[in-house]
Amino acid sequence: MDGIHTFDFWAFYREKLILNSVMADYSRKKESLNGTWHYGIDQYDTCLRNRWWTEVECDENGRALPLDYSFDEWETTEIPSCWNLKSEKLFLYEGGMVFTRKFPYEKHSEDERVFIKFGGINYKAAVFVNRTFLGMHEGGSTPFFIEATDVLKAEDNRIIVAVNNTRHPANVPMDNTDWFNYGGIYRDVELVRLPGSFIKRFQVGVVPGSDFREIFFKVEIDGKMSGTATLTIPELQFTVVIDIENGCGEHIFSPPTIDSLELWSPDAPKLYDVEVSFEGDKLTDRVGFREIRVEGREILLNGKKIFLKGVCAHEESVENGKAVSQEEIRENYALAKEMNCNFMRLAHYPHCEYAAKIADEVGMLLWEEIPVYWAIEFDNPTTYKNAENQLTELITRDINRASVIIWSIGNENPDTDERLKFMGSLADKARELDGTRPVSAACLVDSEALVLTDRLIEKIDIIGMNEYYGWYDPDFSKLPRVFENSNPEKPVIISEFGADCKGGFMNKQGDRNEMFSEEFQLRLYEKQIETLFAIDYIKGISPWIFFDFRCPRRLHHLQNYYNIKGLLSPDKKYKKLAFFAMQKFYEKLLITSM
Ligand code: GCB
Repeated sequence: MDGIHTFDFWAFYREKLILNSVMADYSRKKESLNGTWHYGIDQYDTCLRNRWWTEVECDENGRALPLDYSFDEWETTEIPSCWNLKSEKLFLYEGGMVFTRKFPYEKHSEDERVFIKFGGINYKAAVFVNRTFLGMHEGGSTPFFIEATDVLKAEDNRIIVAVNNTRHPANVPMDNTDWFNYGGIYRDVELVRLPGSFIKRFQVGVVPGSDFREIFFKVEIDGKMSGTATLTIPELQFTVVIDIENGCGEHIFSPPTIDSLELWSPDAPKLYDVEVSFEGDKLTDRVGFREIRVEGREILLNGKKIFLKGVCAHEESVENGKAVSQEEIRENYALAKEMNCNFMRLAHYPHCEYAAKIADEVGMLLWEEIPVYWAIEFDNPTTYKNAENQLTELITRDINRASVIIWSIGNENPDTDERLKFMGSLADKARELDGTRPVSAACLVDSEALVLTDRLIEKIDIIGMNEYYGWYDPDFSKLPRVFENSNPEKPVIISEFGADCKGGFMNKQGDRNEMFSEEFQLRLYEKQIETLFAIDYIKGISPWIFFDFRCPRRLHHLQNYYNIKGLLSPDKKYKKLAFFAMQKFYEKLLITSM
């Protein structure tokens, strides 16, 4: 085959890239495609170049062809998982990997449509079912749905997913990050059956500024373009019917029982069952009603000032890598609550959908972020499209989650014209998709002039500020100067500060100046707390970071390929001294969550 040696499947089929296919699916009946899959390490993308997925095993005269694969004899792995933890030889592997399995399918109704949902694959994926290429997806942290209705048969459906996690400067994130590049199908894979016409997405919430008296409802239908959709909130004894035109409908209303509406907050995370129906299709969800707003330098939750007592966290566990379990997410929130937190910054990319679902239940406010991290290719239109799509997929997925109060469009990006245009457009996009939540980004301080001057501040509602005075910049006295020199008109969240510290490494003489010791980290936290507490425009703090995490950039012998700025050890079993300092500080804060 001419050109096969240079053929780049990913570039050639770019028009088959799936852009925001995310649907509301919580109450859908789904069949799990998790479980045992075969996998082959495909360093040279040969599956894609040589079209293994077409499974042509004989020539036109029926003579057997030599094959370079034998799918069902390959080794097996459990999905979801990160391949890095499968074996030592795969630990540092970055590149192509082919996954395959077979599954049965029984049609339930004539007009049924069937989608395969992937919760998250890092970083890109091409999906084939029964010799047909269905599409590909880029971006390692958001879900995608791919229709398989026309290619399914009664049994032995072969699915092949070619995954590639090679880092690249044009990707989002780019090739250099301060976290580990796990690979794999690391979130659930599910078969979703839908009727011919179905509810694709909906949004319900309190109308901002309505004094909690009005509820809005928006719905999008796939299939039939007109008809009526119904929203019911049984506990409020309320039902409203709205018209659907061109597949969409939207309405604002005030239920007669609105006075009995209990607002959602971290201390009282009240959720209501919400039912949406359209022509025989029905979706339900558990939704909290609350309002989040910025007024001057204040952040208001349900109209009351709130201080975000937070901490940053990566999506990782020692046992499962990025494929964290729901139990692990619950454990993280329980530990954060033990530290008296009401807020968590989910850094630096969308965590799995259960993170927000569980936060809704347990009462934890969230900052959600896309991996526009450091100096990505701000002048590259393809990179922009990718970042915008990841933002769209995240917002679509979590639009009904009361816990999510901030969309963050990036972290520590250099203040260039290209970046301003790129991130300004992302801020506009976030507001277009969701006018109910503030937009933020973790900005950098001008380290020469010692002032918060990032031009992105104009485009965002809450200023995230990362600062490492006392660590990367050992001169701590600069921090108060930054605050003296800055006069922001918007609320500021200290989105990061911190210091590396090896859990259990205590200096024998109690020397608080020995770097990497618990005393050093504690001292830094004490100084930060004292300084930050005095600044009236700081409305939230999320130190870096809750627990130590894997990081290929950290080669000091005490780090041992971990970023050890955690308040907890990587397995979260050991609490460092600074954990208790934060715990005490948050307990004492006068302005608490409502
Ligand atoms: C930062 C980054 C974060 C790093 C951290 C560090 O500013 O936002 O991703 O891990 O510093 O430890 O250097």
